[in-house]
Amino acid sequence: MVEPVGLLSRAGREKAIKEAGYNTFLLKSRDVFIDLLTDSGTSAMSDRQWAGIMLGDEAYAGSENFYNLEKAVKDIYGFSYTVPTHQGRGAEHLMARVLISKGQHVLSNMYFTTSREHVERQGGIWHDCIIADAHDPQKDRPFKGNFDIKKTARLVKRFGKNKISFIRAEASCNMSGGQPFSMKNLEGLSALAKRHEIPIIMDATRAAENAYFIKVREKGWEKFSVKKILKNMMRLVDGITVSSKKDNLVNIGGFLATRNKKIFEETRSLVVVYEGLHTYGGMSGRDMEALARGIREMVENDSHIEHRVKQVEWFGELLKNEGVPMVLPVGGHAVYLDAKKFLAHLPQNQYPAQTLAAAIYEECGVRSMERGMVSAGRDTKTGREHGSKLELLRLTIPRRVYTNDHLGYAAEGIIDLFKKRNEIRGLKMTYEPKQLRFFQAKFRRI
Ligand code: P70
Repeated sequence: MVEPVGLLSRAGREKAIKEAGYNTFLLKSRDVFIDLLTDSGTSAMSDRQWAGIMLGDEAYAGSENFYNLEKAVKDIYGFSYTVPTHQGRGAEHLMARVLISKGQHVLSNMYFTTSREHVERQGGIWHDCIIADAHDPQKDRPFKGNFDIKKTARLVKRFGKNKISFIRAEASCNMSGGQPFSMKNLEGLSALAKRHEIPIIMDATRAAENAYFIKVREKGWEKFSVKKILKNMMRLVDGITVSSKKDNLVNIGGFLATRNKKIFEETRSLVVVYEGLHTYGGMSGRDMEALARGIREMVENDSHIEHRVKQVEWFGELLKNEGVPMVLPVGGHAVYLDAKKFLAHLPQNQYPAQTLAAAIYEECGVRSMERGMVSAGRDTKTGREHGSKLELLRLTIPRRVYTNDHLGYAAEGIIDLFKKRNEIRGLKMTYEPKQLRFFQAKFRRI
């Protein structure tokens, strides 16, 4: 599929972002030239996926496409039980409802916004256990999504297994810059969890990209296909929640999968309350067919994922070569600029990353996403802003959509802006929604 894109004039862009309250989530897509807001639901589907759309079995119950999806999940991820949901947060919601009782703890490498929200809504208490290096953008380390196993073990000891509902391991950790964990780290975590009989639920939204990093960065895995590595990662956990809008190459959809019959039965009985019947969970038959095919394509051979990760890296190099500060190494799905360094003259309470997202849009019509103070939100108990060690601006690359020419244009615009960064003024928040504030918050320029 090709679609036209158009670039508004500078005055048009300034007007559009002002009207959007300097929040890129509130821009109209038609006002965006190159859209690097997210890799979520923005992939181009293949000829085979589109063909699958024509084979939608829209029966209310027992759609053929569901069984194809179930089979694809079993073949590629290795789980026998699948519960479909409308997207990733639907799966997170069901998992949180089933696993968490009030006052229990969840240990994770690093939070993701929707994942933590669902845990806290269930009365759970979230703990980030990622290695310290992950908080330092300049530290170039291969596995900055790793758990600090010692810290995790300390918390397990402190709370005891009955007070911990599950360990959540996020592959290609989004909030730390799209950073993978190693197989060794996952093995260590799995051994710890087994000893204490605590289930591990992986957020496998970007697990195939994580598997690729294991292949190219971890000794002993270079000879294996991404498909094999992915399957091995899955052996180490009890279940997964997935937003299929990323690695799985579809525009909408998600699921949870597990080998634990109890988790399966309980989530399946809840899916009918919140999502839809257990053989569609909020997706249409045709969406499930595209998803079943996307899951297979994702790891059919290594060249798709290799091209994908290398394109992101190439884009990062263009910026890095001009001294633009960023999280190193470049992540699997996005380049994360270090807004604290880029806009070093702004204090963090003027939201440097939010400011930078607006400024990049004004400069070149490229849309990106804030991942810092605004995203971190507030403490549910004290109401204070969480604060965020990382103040990042995410330039996210959709899969199979943009050519290097598009990305080269985006890099040029950002480099031009970097040269005049000292002229950029900060933002003040003027409207703050109660939940997941970054989506709808509004700002004015100071
Ligand atoms: C993004 C998207 C979604 C996501 C994720 C991980 C690791 C779960 C989900 C939820 C969309 C997004 C969502 C919230 C804030 C900003 C952007 N990430 N786990 O752009 O999945 O969206 O399908 O409900 O990355 O990173 P879903």
